[in-house]
Amino acid sequence: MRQRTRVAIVGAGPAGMLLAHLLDAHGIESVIVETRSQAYVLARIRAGILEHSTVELLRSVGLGDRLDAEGLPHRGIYLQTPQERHHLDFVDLVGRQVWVYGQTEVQKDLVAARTRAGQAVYYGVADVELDDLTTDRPTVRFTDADGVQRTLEADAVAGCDGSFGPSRAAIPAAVTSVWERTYPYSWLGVLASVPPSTDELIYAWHPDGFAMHSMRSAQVSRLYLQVPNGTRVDEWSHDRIWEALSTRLGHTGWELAAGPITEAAVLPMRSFVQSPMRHGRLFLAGDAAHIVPPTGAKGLNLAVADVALLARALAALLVDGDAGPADAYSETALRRVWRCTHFSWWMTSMLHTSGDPFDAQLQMSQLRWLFSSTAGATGLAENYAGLPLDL
Ligand code: RFL
Ligand code: PHB
Repeated sequence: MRQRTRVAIVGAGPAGMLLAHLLDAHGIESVIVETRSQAYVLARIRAGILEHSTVELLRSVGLGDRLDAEGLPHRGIYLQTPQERHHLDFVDLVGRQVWVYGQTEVQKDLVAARTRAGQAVYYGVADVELDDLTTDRPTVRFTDADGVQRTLEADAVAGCDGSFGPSRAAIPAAVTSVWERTYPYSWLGVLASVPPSTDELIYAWHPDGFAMHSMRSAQVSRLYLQVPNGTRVDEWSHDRIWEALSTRLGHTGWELAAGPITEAAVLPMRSFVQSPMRHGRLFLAGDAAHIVPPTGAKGLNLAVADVALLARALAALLVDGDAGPADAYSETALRRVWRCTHFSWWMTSMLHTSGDPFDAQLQMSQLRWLFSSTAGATGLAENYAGLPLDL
């Protein structure tokens, strides 16, 4: 069965859903295809921190109500070593801040808004294939949840299908460059039904390995431990997790409250960039084009920045007949991608123990510099709170 649409969007994660929402604001209709079920996409626990410009964008397109009511605005973060816990105040340093508001919540708001708008989404599809990308009638073929074979015929295709989707590989290898770094450690991430023991996030360097205290609400904590690659969740009993968190996050006069762990998973860490992010009428956005380790809290924010840029480029191309912004999309997006790739690599390298004593001395020196130098702290704050979207 053939169906005509303006933009075929592959992937209903935050990048794909938000793109559909932004295109609609320009009067551009789209159809989304997604391999998973809606329930699965809504339940995935992932990122937790929204940058200043992400929040401004969500508010500007009518997605800010619940975020403003339930999101937790944070002025900055704590960075610590076993000797010292230091607060970096982003508002004082760069006049910008961040919000704790889980990706799960962003996804819920997007699904609610797109459902109200009558967005066409095919969930539970299979055999997704992208074709005719270098023509002005690119297609997306797939089998829908009822087993019906369908073809979307579009003016443009947006590859928002994350790190395992087919869009990335639809760009011929001959014109593709890839940069990649895998890290020699992973994160054990847990969600716990216990009020956070801190008002703002704690990033802790510790000789046993990095630890982080984040949160999702006044009742729910999100915590992470550096673990060796290949670690299985069942190697870590809940008691062992709380003990390690309490040691690594330990600080004089402070105690970590433990509680029931409701979810635990091991996350590998990777940096990955693929260029270009455009081939003919295919445009990549979000994790489909790049992955960052979570230490800088950039993955979701970068996906939002991509689609903000892409929506404008597609509106220029499809509404005004101006190909300029679409032609500049990849290069413009990649400038921000590389800034965030560097920042995430830097935060990761500074905070995770490698076992090398030379590395440890450099890490300590860098942390002391951030604790004592306004110039150093400002650089971290500018990157963490995020650069404006129109750069
Ligand atoms: P997503 O969210 O992966 O969405 C892509 C969607 O595409 C679907 N898909 C397909 N659809 C159609 N056809 C196909 N053939 C398809 N193949 C896949 C997928 O089912 C999915 O629904 O990418 P998007 O939208 O670009 O958003 C990016 C963010 O989700 C991502 O950057 C962050 O969540 C990264 N990330 C984290 N970032 C942080 O800043 N902090 C974190 O704590 C954090 N934790 C995580 C994460 C990513 C994880 N992944 C990808 C394994 C934890 C995990 C487990
Ligand atoms: C989270 O809350 O899941 C989170 C926060 C900050 C990060 C990574 C993850 O850097």
